[in-house]
Amino acid sequence: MKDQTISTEQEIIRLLKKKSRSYLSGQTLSKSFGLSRTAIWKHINAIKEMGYFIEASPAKGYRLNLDNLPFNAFEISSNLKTSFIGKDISFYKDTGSTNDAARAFAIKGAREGFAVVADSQTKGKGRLGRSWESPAGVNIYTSIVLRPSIMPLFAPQLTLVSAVAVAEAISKYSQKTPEVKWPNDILINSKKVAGILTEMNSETDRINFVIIGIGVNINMTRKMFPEELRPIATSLKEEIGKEISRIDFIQTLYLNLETWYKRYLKHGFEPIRRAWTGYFTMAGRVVKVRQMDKAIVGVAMGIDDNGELLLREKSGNITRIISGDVEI
Ligand code: BT5
Repeated sequence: MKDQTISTEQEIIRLLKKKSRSYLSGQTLSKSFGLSRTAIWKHINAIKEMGYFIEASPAKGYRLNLDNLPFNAFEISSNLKTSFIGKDISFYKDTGSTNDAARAFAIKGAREGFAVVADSQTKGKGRLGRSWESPAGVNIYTSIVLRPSIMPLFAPQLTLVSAVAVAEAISKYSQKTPEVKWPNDILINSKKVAGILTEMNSETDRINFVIIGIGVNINMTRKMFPEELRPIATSLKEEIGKEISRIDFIQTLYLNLETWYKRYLKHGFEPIRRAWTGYFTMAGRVVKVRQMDKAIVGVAMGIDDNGELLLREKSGNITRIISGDVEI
C-alpha cells in the first residue's frame, strides 16, 4: 500500500535537517550517495519542487529552511509518535473528499489506521449532503480507516471519541478551551473550528470499517470563508492570532485519536463520556434539535452512557436524541 523504500530525495532531506544550522556541502552529499555533484544538484532541484526551501551557496553547499517545511506525507510521518494511526498515509494536493478516497482504500483492504490527507478538497462533505469548505494551503482534511470490533449501533460513539481527540489537540494551541457541540462540532468562542464526519460500512451485526473524516480550520483567514459562514465559523489562527504548523497539529491529532480510541476499545464509552462532558458547555441551556421531520426544544442535559443527547422537554420528559442538529 505504501512505498516503503526511502527515496534519495527523502534521504537527502533527512541529512539536510540534521545539518540545518550550517551548510551541507555538495561534496559531502556526493560522497555519501556515491553520486556526481551534478546528480546531487538535480536531486536538490527535485526537493525544491516538492516545496522545500533550500539555500544554495556555491562555496558552502546547501541549507534547508526548517521554518517552512511543506505539508506532505513524508513530513507528517517523520517523528510521528503513533503506533498505527497515520503510519500509512496517502497524500493528495487535491481530491474530491478524503472520506471517499479512504473508503476506496478500505474496500481494497487498507489496514486500521490508514489515513488519507489532502491539502484541498473539491467536494468536501459535511453530514446529510452538506458541504465542507476546503481551500488549499491552510487547513487539515484527513480521513482515517478504523476497524473496531464493536456492534454497528455503537459506531456513532466514535464521533465523540474523535471529538475529544480534536478538542484536546486544539487545547494544546489555544488558551481558550474549545467546546464540543453534539454530535460532531468543535467550537472556539462559539464558532465552528472543526467538524467530524463518521461513515460506516457494515453488515447487520459487524462493522467492516469506519471512516473518521476530520476537518480542522488551522490557518484559514476570515476573508477565505464564504460570507454566510463568517458569523458561525472560525480558524485557530483567527482565534489565537498566529500561524500554526499543520504538520505539528496533525501529528498531535493522530496521537490523541490513537490514545482515546485505544482507551475506548479497552474501557468502553465511560471515559469518553467523562472527557467529552468536560468540553460540553451547553449543559443547562435551551436548545432546539432539528431532525429530518421535526424539531424538539428542550434543556440540553449532557450525554448518556451511550453517547445520546439528553433533552429535558417543557413537559419534564427526558428525551434521548440519537441524531439531529443542535441550535442554541
Ligand atoms: C460536519 O458536517 O461538520 C462534518 C465536516 C467534516 C469535514 C471533513 S474534512 C475531511 C473529511 N472529508 C470530507 O469530505 N469531510 C470530512 P455538518 O455538521 O453537516 O456541518 C456542515 C456545515 O458546517 C455546513 O453546512 C456549513 O454551515 C459549515 N461549514 C462548512 N465548511 C466549514 C468550515 N470549513 N468551517 C466551519 N464550518 C463549515
